[in-house]
Amino acid sequence: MIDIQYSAEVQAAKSAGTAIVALESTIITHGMPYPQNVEVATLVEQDIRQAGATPATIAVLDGCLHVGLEADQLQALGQATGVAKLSRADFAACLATGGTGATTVAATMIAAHLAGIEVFATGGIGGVHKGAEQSFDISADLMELAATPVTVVAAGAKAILDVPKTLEVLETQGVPVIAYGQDSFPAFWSAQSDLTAPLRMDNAMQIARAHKMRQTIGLPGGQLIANPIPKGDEIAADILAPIIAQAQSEADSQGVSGKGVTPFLLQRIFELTEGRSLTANIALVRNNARLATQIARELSTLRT
Ligand code: PSU
Ligand code: MN
Repeated sequence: MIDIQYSAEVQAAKSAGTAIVALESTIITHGMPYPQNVEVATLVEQDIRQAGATPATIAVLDGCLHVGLEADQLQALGQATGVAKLSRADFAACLATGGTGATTVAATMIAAHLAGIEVFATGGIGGVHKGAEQSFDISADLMELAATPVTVVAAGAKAILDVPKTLEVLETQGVPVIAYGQDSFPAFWSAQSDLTAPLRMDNAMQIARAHKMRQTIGLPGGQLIANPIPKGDEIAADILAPIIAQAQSEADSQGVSGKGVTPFLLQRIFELTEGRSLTANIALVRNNARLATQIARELSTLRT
């Protein structure tokens, strides 16, 4: 078994059998600039505590898998440069070679499952990129959702992705995509999109029961919960569309590929919206953390 380093509060929650919510670290190292990244990560952890669960931010530090970071470790990771972005393909290699890496949705799911954590909150998942019919760029996050039994709460998918194709791949892979409290699949910065989500649920207990039922009937894999951004924090799609198009064309003309694509696009969108995207991003991640906490709490009542 892999040796996992738990933070003090996660260790205590594990011993007590209380609810824990996993958080990824790529959003910290590759998704937001310093110092807002550390501020947001700290706020989100605080939201989870206030809502009644324990936050477990996941990262690989010097070859050691950390589930739950102490405040100084979070600070150091948020300022570090050259941190690897770990997905399923390179997670084990980083652990084996003593590297330091932030975990994407895929790697966070793997680590959460190793640690016995069933619920995970983030902002947006990776998906099928625009032009994937040429580039074949499809995030490993989608296949991870099909393989690893963790319920992931996100705000839908960013328009940097081809959202209809992303939903098609999730369906092919047998991943339940559940919109929370509405029919439409949320579009990250906007609560509504033109796409109807395959499934809808209106409370955390239903989501927890559906999670358990997959285990009961022997289905591997998790669920994607698409939680709309709160009204008031939305950014209109027509404001973002030209910005996303510009970021995309810069990525194409600079030959950005592979793992570099998502961080490049996120960074350019932050720059081009002059921080407006960041404000919305913060609101939706916090909103996802609160819903994930409710689901984790319902799951712990189902367990007893
Ligand atoms: N999409 C976002 N914000 C993010 C990411 C994606 O809106 O922070 C990060 C997540 O860590 C996700 C990863 O798992 O990027 C996907 O990267 P790729 O497309 O290279 O699989
Ligand atoms: Mn990719």
